[in-house]
Amino acid sequence: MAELGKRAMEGDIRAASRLIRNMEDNLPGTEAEIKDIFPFTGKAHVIGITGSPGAGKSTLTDEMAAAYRKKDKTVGVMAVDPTSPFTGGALLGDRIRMQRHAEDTGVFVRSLATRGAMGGLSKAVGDGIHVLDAMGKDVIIVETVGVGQQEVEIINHAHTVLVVLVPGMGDEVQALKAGLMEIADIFVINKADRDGASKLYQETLNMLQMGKWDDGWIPPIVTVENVADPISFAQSVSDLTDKIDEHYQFLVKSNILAVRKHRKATAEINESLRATILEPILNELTANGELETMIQKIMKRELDPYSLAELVAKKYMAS
Ligand SMILES: Nc1nc2c(ncn2[C@@H]2O[C@H](COP(=O)(O)OP(=O)(O)OP(=O)(O)O)[C@@H](O)[C@H]2O)c(=O)[nH]1
Ligand SMILES: [Mg+2]
Repeated sequence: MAELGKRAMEGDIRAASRLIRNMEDNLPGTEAEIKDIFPFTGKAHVIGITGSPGAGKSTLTDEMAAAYRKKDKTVGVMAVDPTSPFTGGALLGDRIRMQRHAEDTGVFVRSLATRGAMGGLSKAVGDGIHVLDAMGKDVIIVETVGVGQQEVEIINHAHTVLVVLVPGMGDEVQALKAGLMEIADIFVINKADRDGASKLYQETLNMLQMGKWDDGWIPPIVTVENVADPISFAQSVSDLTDKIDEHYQFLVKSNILAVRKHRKATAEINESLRATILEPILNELTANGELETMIQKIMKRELDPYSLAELVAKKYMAS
């Protein structure tokens, strides 16, 4: 199944879907596809959305896609599922919700899960973004659930990061704890119909005032109205996309976009070195039992991890 990348670039939806599925499964050959399409990537504005499970991220993403279509922008959406027990089952709902864009070739929606090795998710997210980018999508929205490290990693992929907070969940404290404060470019107060929305707004504001914003961008707080009130919901999400665009303009003008692209490229070379060099070695050492032998040696204090690593390096990296 070669040429999937090229076909995706020509607008072949099935080829794009297949390619992303192959990435999820970590099939051999996907790297070759990325090599083909890579020169044509790097143009899209990548927006990351993170927040606790059920915060309304998919509902928001869906409406953002509609808002960007009104601005004549094409949209790629990737809902990332870390296949954790916390998030199981969320994706089916996403697919159903996103049906409203099914007839629109300007919107491409995919979910992404990985069953692969550790660190595989980040690589698959990066590669998935490349596919949507090569397809020519102007805006790429990546939804990740804010559990564990995942949400912090989104800064390696996104130019603009939205942190979604919901009243009544002690979110502002959680955001601080989870290090979300540092990565947010825009805070979204979602489900504004719920009790405590204005309190959450105030607390988030207080939190922001304690921060230091050296680069000149103070993250705005945008309130998104109740989804059950379609007109004000659509209006507030449209305002949100204006803020997002404003952030992008800021990145371009201040040259911070280059800093973010540098960070992204750094993460990518780290991932690919791991995938190309470390993983094959680990796979072989696992298959031939040497890894287990080394683990035993460490446990019995026969040898330390550094000496063992040096032995492995000598064996594999002789030049
Ligand atoms: N009351 C209220 N409920 C909302 C609002 N927006 C979304 N919801 C509901 O919140 C629930 C979760 O919404 P999702 O959009 O699936 O949330 P999510 O953050 O994508 O969820 P996960 O992907 O599972 O983490 C759904 O039942 C939505 O209908 C809102 O503005 N007000
Ligand atoms: Mg979701």
